[in-house]
Amino acid sequence: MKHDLAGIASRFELGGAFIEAEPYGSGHINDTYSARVKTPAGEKRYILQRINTNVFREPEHLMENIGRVTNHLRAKLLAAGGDPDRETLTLLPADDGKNHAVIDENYWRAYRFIEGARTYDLVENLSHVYHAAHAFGTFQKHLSDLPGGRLHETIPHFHNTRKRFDAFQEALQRDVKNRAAACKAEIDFALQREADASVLVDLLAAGKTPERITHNDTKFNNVMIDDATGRGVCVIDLDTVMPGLPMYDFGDSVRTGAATAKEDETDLSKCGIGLDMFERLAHGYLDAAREFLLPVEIGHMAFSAKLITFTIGLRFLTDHLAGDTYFKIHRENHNLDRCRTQWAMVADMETKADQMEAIIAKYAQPQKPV
Ligand code: ADP
Ligand code: GN1
Ligand code: MG
Repeated sequence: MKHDLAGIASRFELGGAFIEAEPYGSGHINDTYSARVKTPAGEKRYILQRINTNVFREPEHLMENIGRVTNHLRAKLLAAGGDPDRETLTLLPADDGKNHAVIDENYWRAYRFIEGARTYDLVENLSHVYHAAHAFGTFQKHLSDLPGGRLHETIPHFHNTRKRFDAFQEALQRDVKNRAAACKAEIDFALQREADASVLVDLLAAGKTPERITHNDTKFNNVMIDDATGRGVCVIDLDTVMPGLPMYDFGDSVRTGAATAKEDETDLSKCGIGLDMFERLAHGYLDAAREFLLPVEIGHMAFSAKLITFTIGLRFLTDHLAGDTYFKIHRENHNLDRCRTQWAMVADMETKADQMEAIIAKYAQPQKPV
C-alpha cells in the first residue's frame, strides 16, 4: 500500500522540511521507512514506522510500553555518562504531544535515526556476536528495576511453545490451502518434538523460574552494531518488550547470531549453528547477565536456543499452512523455506547439545573483561 509519507512526517516534530522517504530494513512485521529531513543544522534522517496492527492488536498499550522503556533506559544512560541519543531509541513527539500518530486508522511513530551503526541479517564478523549478546544482556539488566507496574503483554503467550504447538495442530487440521501433503516431512519433524514444548512454560507455571522484563525478539538484526567500535550500540525493535523469560532472549540471539546461513537459505547443507559463534554469544550475554541470572536460568540457556528455534520454525510452518497471513513473504513457499532452515538448526543443535552445555558451564564462571 502507498502511504503519504510527507503527510505522515508532517505530523511529527522532526525539526525541518521533509525531503523524501524510502522503505528500509528487512523486518517481517512492521513497515519501516527512512526519511530525510532538511533542518537548519543540515540533513537529518529519521525512521518512520507503521505498526502492524494485525499482529499488535493494542497499539496504544504497545506505545505506552515503549515510552516507559525508552525513558527508563535514557535516564540510566544519562546517569552512567552514556549517549542516550544513540544508545536507546528516541521517539519523536507527534503534533498532539503523543508518542505516535494515528493517520487513516494506521498507527505511525518516528524514531531518531541511529547514524554510524547498522544491522546485519547474517553475521559477518565474529566479534559482533559477542557485543550483540552483551547488548541484549545489558538491556535486560537495565530494565530489571523499571518502575510503574507490569508492562502490557503486547502479544499474549508470545513464546509459549505449548500454545504455538496447539496453533500448529489446528492449522494442520484445517489445512486451508491444501499444503500439508507437500510438507509431510516438516510436519513430522514438529510432531516428533512435542515433548519439548512444555518444558519452560511448566517451569514458569510452577514458580521455579522468575518472570523478568525481556526483549523477546533478539534477532541479530535487532541490535545496531557501531561501525567504528563493533559494539552493540543500541537494541531496537521494542514492540515485544514485555514480561518473559531471559533465556528466550539468549536463545533467539543464538537462532540468528550463531546461524551459518540466512533464515531463508534454500541450500540446507549450509544451515546449522557455528559453535564458535555460540561461544561468543554465551560469553557476551553472560558477561552482562551473569550477575543477576539464577542457576535455573543459566541451566536452561542451551536448551532454550533449541527451543526458541523450534518455536519460530513452528510459527513459520503454521503460517505456511494457514496461507501466509502473519509474516511478510517475498516468494512462494517462503515460510516453508524459513521453517526448513529452523529444522536444520534444531537438528544440528540436537547433535551439539553436549558441547553447547559445556560452553554455557564455562562462561557461567566469571571471565576476564573483553
Ligand atoms: P521490524 O519489527 O519490522 O523488524 P525494526 O524495528 O526491526 O522493524 O526495523 C527494521 C530495520 O530498520 C532494522 O533492522 C534496522 O536496520 C532499521 N532501523 C530501525 N530502527 C532504526 C533506528 N532508530 N536507526 C537506524 N536504523 C533503524
Ligand atoms: C519477526 O519483526 P522481526 O522481523 O524482527 C517476529 C519474531 C520472529 C522473527 C523471525 C512480532 O521479527 O517473533 O522471531 O520475525 N516478530 C513478531 O524472523 O512476531
Ligand atoms: Mg526487526
